[in-house]
Amino acid sequence: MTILSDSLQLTPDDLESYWMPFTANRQFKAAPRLFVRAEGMYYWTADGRKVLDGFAGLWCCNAGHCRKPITEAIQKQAAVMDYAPAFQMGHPLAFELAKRIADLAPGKLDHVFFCNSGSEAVDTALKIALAWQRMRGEGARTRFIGRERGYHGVGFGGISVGGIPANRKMFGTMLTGVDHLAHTHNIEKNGYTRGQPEWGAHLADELERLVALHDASTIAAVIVEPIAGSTGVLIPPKGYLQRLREITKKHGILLIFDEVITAFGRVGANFAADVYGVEPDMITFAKGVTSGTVPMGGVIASSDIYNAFMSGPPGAIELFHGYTYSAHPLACAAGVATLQLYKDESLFARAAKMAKKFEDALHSLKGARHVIDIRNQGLVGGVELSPRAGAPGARGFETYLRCYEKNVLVRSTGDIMAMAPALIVEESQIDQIVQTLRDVLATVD
Ligand code: PXG
Repeated sequence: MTILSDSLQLTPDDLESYWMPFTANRQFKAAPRLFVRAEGMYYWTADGRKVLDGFAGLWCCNAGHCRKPITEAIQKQAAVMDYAPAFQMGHPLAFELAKRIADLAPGKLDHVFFCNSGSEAVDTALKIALAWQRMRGEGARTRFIGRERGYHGVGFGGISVGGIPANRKMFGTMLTGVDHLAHTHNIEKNGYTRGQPEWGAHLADELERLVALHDASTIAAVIVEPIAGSTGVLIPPKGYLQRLREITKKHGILLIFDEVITAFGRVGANFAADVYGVEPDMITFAKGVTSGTVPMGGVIASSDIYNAFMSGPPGAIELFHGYTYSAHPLACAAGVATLQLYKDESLFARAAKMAKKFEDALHSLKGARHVIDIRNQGLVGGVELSPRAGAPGARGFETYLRCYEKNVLVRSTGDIMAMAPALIVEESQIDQIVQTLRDVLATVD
């Protein structure tokens, strides 16, 4: 018998073995929240409730859940070829998917390295940056510059350049030689901005200060999320990313955009790089590439970077890096089907069109209880709540729980409520998400 999520009955004892990630395990196991089935914009819980997904799973199911063209491609590919060795062998779908991603990517970004998650994508991009600097005779460039409040996954590279204290403090010294830019969040200056804030481009100039301090000859790369997602939806001020681009270029420093959340339609375009008109040297992606169906991540590198590696003897391995599951056939099948579906249904354009409705709905929460700021871009939205005295994050978490009880899934990160519905979301569903949040805020202390 095949055991599936919607046919398995668990007892409380059955919950013990699984050590859950980024979860209060004991609290969860005392009152579990289990999804067993999903379709389109909805999940179904173990106790039979239908929950509207306002967060595309975890920022990833951009095409909506269990879309037939994707699930059928995965099912069929599993029967045609389950796995092919990733090193010194290939399979056609890997090349096809890389070509399609390169076609979507801006400008010179045209080579794709595959891995299995956003965290691996970030560590891969950092390693490519170090290796590339060394290839061009700049081996002293070993420093990375990240940003406060940045989230770049949970590998040692990612937490080192990341700027979320709780994700760092338990794990020692991490990578050495990392420095951080200031984050760009400022409610006093930019509160309730729709889209990009006016204030804050000058914060990019801090990079000049860090370059002066460390010397450009020691810095390999700068990595930022164009929109900081996990930390609570921080939209880049107008001109900020442009300035980072100018300064990095001037000093021979690579610029990496971590687009694990923002790529593949989330902001109403192929990439946030397109929306903001800034071309980095590398883009990291994951999540939306397979609409969350099969784990996959990757790095898109510019031809300048790729070609620099192609200069040694043809029989030599150019980059000593990769994973058993790089370009896994099931992930590639899912990726090709997902990108095809995005295209067939013009979902990125749909997201861009729906963004205005989403923006208006979110900003209608101005004045709702506890709300101190609202931010949005594309189908990414953040509603910041004032924290409860002496208990940061408690109000946000309670709000999240009560929304779930009212059959709407959103996400809390500290006291910021984050929303990111699939690109197939209907106007009435946006209204339901926002109205549920409004109702819940009226009842939460
Ligand atoms: N970079 C960015 C910008 C991310 O948002 C990662 C890297 C790591 O990806 P993986 O696949 O290794 O998890 C992420 C992941 C949230 C939330 O609620 C965000 C992420 C993951 C889980 C939850 O904001 N972002």
